[in-house]
Amino acid sequence: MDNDQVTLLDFWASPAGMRVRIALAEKGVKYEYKEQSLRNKSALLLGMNPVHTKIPVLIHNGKPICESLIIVQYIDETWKQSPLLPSDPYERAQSMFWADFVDQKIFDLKGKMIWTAEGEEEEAAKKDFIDCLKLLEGELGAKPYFGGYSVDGDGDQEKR
Ligand SMILES: N[C@@H](CCC(=O)N[C@@H](CS)C(=O)NCC(=O)O)C(=O)O
Repeated sequence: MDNDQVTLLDFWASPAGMRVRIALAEKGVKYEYKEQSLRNKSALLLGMNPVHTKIPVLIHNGKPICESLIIVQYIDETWKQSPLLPSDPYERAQSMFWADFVDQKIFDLKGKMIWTAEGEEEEAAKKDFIDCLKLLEGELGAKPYFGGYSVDGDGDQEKR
């Protein structure tokens, strides 16, 4: 895997991009970072992600992988050291459920709404946003990590 060519098309402030950068850092994968303009999209970005034309895109040995959650799964399956997702299928599904919850409820609905809404609508969005964070906080409970107790990603289920 040492000869792998890994490139990340990203934008510094992107939460989806950060997800991928954290996964690559946890795995110790070396990669070339290519900052992208979201206003003036490069031919490379349009060519690598023609469907959504969004960052992040991971390019592994010339082949693009798009959508941050799919990229994280790909990274976990390609570089096996320091597993990110639990090996147990049920625990794995739960991890994906909460990651999807963050995308659907926190990024898409509440995040954008708080930026754009005004007055009562903004107040309602803020309340919803805090309720979502409380839900996540409740799910985390007293565990040090979202997926369990251990840093090696096995979920350490007997301690749950
Ligand atoms: N669901 C996507 C979301 C990616 C996304 O929204 N990327 C934004 C930057 S944070 C983007 O490229 N925006 C440009 C556009 O919408 O044209 C993922 O998880 O990768």
